[in-house]
This record gives sequence, C-alpha cells and structure tokens, in this order.
Amino acid sequence: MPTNRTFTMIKPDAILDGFTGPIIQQIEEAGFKIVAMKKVHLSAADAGKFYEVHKERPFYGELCEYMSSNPIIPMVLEKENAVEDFRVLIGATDPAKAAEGTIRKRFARSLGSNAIHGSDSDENAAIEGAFFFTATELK
Ligand code: DGI
Repeated sequence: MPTNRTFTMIKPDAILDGFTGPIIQQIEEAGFKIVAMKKVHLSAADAGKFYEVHKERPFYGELCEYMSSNPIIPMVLEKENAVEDFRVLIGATDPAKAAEGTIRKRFARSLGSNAIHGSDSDENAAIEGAFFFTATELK
C-alpha cells in the first residue's frame, strides 16, 4: 500500500449511536479521500486475529468481544502524511483525554468503546488494509 494511505474502522459504538455520517463527513472535510470502504460483522476469531499484537494485554478479551459485537466500517484513506494526520484527527485513545473537536472527543463513548481506529504506522496501515480489502479493491 502506498505510504500516503492509512487504515481506519468506525467501531460498533459509533455506528449504533448513529454517528457514521458525521464521522465520514469530518474525515472528508479534513482532506482524506476514501479509497475503499465496507460494512462487516467480524467473528470473535477474526477480531482476535486483527488485534493479535494486543493479545498479552489485559483488555484483549474485552476488545475482541466488543469489536465482534456489532458491525464495523473499515476504510482505507488517502492523503499526504495520512497516518500521522489521521491520528491527530481522531485524538487520544481515551476520549476523556482527547483534544476538543477530535473524532473521539465528539463521538466516542469510552476508552473501551472509542468510536474509531487509526493505524499507528505506514507498515501497520498496509497490514490492516490488507486484512479487509483485496489488492484489486485497493487499486
Ligand atoms: O491506537 P489506539 O487505538 O489509540 O490505542 P491502542 O493501540 O493502545 O489500543 C487499541 C484499542 O484497545 C483502543 O482503541 C481501545 C482499546 N483499549 C486500549 N486500552 C484499553 C482499551 N480497552 C479497554 N477496555 N481498556 C484499556 O485500558
């Protein structure tokens, strides 16, 4: 995947709360183009695979259960400096600590249900994008 791309998922809480539209609007207004997008309901096993890097952390079970509880909307986004700029746009992991106006501050419920994912490196963006989309879908 080119380095001007990042990977994101709108998480179950934000979809259930009716924030899909406003979140996509904020992403587009920040200058990101949507390269690929779908709605999927992960199995607990697939959520476990996606978050494998966190498997030793105490919240891993809770995280996998939550991410497979209801559908999510994975997307690949394109913009110059995508990974870093998108992390700024979504804000800190804990919405209580996220800056005013960030997606997590505006739309997240809690640390465990924090509305949106954003890849933390170009390498992980490529791995995570390939988890959900084929090479053809990412052209
Ligand atoms: O890169 P981030 O999503 O900001 O944060 P991360 O990679 O450290 O953690 C991945 C996700 O795991 C995060 O978006 C929400 C969840 N998480 C992180 N820390 C905790 C947590 N969930 C619970 N329940 N408790 C935590 O301490």
